[in-house]
Amino acid sequence: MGAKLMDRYRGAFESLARGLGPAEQARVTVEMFVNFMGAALAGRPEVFDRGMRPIAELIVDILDIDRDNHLDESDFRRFLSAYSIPELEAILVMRHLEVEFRGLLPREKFVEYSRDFYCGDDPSSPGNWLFGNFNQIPYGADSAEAS
Ligand SMILES: [Ca+2]
Repeated sequence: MGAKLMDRYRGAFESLARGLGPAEQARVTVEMFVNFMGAALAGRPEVFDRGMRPIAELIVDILDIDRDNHLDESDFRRFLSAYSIPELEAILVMRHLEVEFRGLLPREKFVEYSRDFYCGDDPSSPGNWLFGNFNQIPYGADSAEAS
């Protein structure tokens, strides 16, 4: 499954490189990546379902050791640690996703949070927390003011 996930990510990055054009393919900055992903996915859940949902499903396949279609807290902590999310932030993330209280994150909920993260426009959506606390990352208008 790990190789399959790598193939999916490789395909997504090849799609990104094609979308950027030949001059930009050698180097993709964070800003280029964010702008491309935003243009491709923001407000377009059908694009997520075609391209990113299979990746989200594979992530659940890899993490869900006991194959009950739910990520328990230790499964989900492995996911967060793969994104280098510190322990205290992981607790905050799980609180926003309600994992801490129910102890389980169903497969469909993980996919729904992923879809919200990539496609949603509701700043209060729990899905915005799936990959950590983005409120503390200086990007966009705030970083432009800081530089
Ligand atoms: Ca499980």
